[in-house]
Amino acid sequence: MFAIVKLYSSENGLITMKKTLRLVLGDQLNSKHSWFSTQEENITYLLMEVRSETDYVSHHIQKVVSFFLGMRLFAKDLGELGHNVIYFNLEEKRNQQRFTANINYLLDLHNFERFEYQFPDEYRVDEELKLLCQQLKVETQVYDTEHFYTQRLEMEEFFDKKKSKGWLMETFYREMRKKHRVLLDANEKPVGGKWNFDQTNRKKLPKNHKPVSPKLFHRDVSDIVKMLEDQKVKTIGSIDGKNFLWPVTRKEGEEMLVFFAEECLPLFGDFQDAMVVGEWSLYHSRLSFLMNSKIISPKEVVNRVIEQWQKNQGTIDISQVEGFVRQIIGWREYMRGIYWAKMPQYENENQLNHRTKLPEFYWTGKTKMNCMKQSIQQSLQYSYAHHIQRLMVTGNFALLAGIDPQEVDDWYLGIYVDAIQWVELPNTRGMSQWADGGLVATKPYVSSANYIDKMSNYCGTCYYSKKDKIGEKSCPFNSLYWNFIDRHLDKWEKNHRMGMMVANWKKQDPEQKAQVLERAQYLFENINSI
Ligand code: FAD
Ligand code: DLZ
Ligand code: SF4
Repeated sequence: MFAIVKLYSSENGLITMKKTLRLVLGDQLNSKHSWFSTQEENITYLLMEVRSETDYVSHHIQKVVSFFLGMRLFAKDLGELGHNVIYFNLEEKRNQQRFTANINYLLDLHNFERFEYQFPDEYRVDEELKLLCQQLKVETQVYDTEHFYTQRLEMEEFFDKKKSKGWLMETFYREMRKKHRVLLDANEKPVGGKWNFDQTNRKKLPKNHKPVSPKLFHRDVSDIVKMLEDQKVKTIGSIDGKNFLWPVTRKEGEEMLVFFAEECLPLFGDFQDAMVVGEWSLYHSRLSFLMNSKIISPKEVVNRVIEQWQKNQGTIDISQVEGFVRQIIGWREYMRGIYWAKMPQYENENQLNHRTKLPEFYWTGKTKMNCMKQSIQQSLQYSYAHHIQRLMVTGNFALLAGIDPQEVDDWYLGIYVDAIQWVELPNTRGMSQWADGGLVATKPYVSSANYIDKMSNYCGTCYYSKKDKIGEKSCPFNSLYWNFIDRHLDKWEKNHRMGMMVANWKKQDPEQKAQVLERAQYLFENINSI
């Protein structure tokens, strides 16, 4: 039975530890959190599978399975370590299918005297729990998740203090390197003599180069898949239930990290932006789900990768390591900073006033555009695409085609195994769709076929011709690109980074410009069948 026990705290002296319910959300599977360092008989941990989370957007089936499996195995481990755990399966009768309803029900049922939770990373859930705590009659307390390098508002405060007009990721990244002493030499200078080696990365994969085979896991998850079908949870994408490939436990996360450090890191930076038919993960780490669910921490990832480089400096160039570290302590923390500085208005941003519906082929991959077909089909098959596929193929097309950012967001939030709103939203609305008017991306990430061809082998086997702007077989990216420049010319004329493109468009032959715009118009009108 539960009892009131005494607990000593170094900060507060003697405190009375009351019978406490502690919430663990599906993206808080951090076994190293200080909560779990001792077992207390009067503390009970609660994890819940709920319809409010499975249904707020259509998720990929592999994403739902990853979270549920991760939560189930995490709860099992907690129980085996001697913690009290309550776990609500989705199909249970007592499950009221919302976090707050279940918490209220359990507080009453077991007469808990305290409710504690960790800061949620999603604004929606944060608000829900704040409101709950205002209404509860029991004591409440919220804790840090002990996961990120930064606090929620740290980046905003950093830029405010600097009185920066724009929030440049690079400025923040350098500050992070200094503050956390990452890749600095004895004189506080960046190791390798430069802060950023991006220019030496970005190579196309050579024709005969066979990348490392992705590390896969093999678990039978048929029971969860069947349960989701029985409960009629609407999902997207496919799954091999007998052979589930994503890592979801601490042990598997550690194995995945070692695999990345040993097998992928030496070529990570070089081929970070490359895209190849049939190769879905190349030298990428696929650590995003493991980090976003907090199964492993960004600090562990960064430290392990730097250790690998320190021991193998003859074979691993600093550019590969810096390129990777920048993604984690730079981009990942930066996106979190944007999210907390700009929510809730950020989720309604649509500065380009884009209103078109998302084309059907985003859900099926059925399109003649090979780059889109490859990137979408791969996403449906694996719940994964790497950054450049997300940004410069599917995101690029959505922006050029003027798709409503709400529809674009819903797609990205559902389809990827790593999609949690705090990181998905600034990447999609901000970086990819320029819907924030250039806070994240000082210039829109758009391109014609030229860039896609430079970084991939998609164009070689495409129905469309990468070189043409007009004509039935001309690549849609080409005319849509110039249409995009033309459509928002007033904005680009004020953006010095777009100066070259504006000048280029303006000096083109008027007759040819009209034909390009006509081709773009045809594509808009027939968008579901291109
Ligand atoms: P790697 O290429 O191996 O990179 C290592 C790690 O760096 C990643 O695991 C990730 O944690 C971090 N990282 C790299 N780029 C970014 C970035 N731009 N923002 C934040 N972290 C980054 N990432 C998510 O984690 N969740 C999302 O929902 C998400 N949605 C995106 C939507 C769009 C439109 C775009 C353009 C990017 C999105 N990203 C998202 C960022 C990035 O594409 C993924 O983090 C990355 O592809 C995950 O694969 P990986 O682990 O193999 O990454
Ligand atoms: C993604 C997801 C899904 C599909 N289901 C659940 C769930 O049933 N229970 C849960 O605690 N978490 C789930 N998650 C992860 C949540 O989206 C995430 O925990 C919250 O949004 C808080 O950031
Ligand atoms: Fe994509 Fe155009 Fe290349 Fe086809 S030609 S793969 S549509 S960029």
